[in-house]
Amino acid sequence: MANERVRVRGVNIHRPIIYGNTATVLTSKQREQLAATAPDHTHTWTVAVRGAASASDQDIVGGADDLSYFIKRVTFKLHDTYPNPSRNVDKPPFEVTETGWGEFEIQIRITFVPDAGEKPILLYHHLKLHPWTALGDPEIPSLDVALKSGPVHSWQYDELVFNDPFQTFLNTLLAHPPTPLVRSRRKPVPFHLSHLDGLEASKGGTPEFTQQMEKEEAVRLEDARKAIVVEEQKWRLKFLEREKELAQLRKMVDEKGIVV
Ligand code: SLL
Repeated sequence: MANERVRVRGVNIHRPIIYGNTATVLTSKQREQLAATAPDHTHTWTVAVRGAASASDQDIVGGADDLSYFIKRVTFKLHDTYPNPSRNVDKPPFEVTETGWGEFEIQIRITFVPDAGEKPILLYHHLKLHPWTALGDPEIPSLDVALKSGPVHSWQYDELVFNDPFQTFLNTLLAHPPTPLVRSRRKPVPFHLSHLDGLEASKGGTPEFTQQMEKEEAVRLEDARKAIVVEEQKWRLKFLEREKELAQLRKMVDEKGIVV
């Protein structure tokens, strides 16, 4: 209907998503099965776009909500070493599972349902296979160690924001409120450590995004804001001092008639 193709001005509405990957070392049995076709493959991995909240009864990161009410297609552009590297996924779960040996950048294009009237968006994810310990640590754990320490997780939380949405699209969004994040994690992994400290942190469970993490992030942002205000104040005072000094010097020059 024509009047429903009207944008609702001043309204912002968002949907929380996560994107990223989980990777597991292939067992010797799986490697045997791949021996003829892909003898150099070491890992199996899944790259996905999901709702941010995790379902309590499932052992995956995020994915409590079906996002197909606003996402029509997700295209995962893999490395050119893969056959048909551009993979279109037109229904949930919006994910691709593959095996391989190397990490690379995956381009993720999200196309919205036609009603949204929104352009597709592009995200980038670096496929992570190895549980690097600390940043800059030269030790890459051997496959045996990595196998024992369980899956590697690398996930990014984001919010898709729709400004001035069309009335019909707004109605669709309002009819599908996202599952709220749990207050604090139900599982043992400190999620924010899992990508930095893969070996230790990925032991013992599937990470989960929580309201607690959101709060901690808000505290970090607020601390940074305060630090900036303090710095700004410090430099403002310095600037005023220098201005004063300059004015005095100018006065001296005028009084003494020094030509510079
Ligand atoms: C690297 N820049 O050199 C990366 C490229 C490509 C990984 C990694 C699959 C290979 C296949 C695969 O793991 N590609 O299926 O033949 O580390």
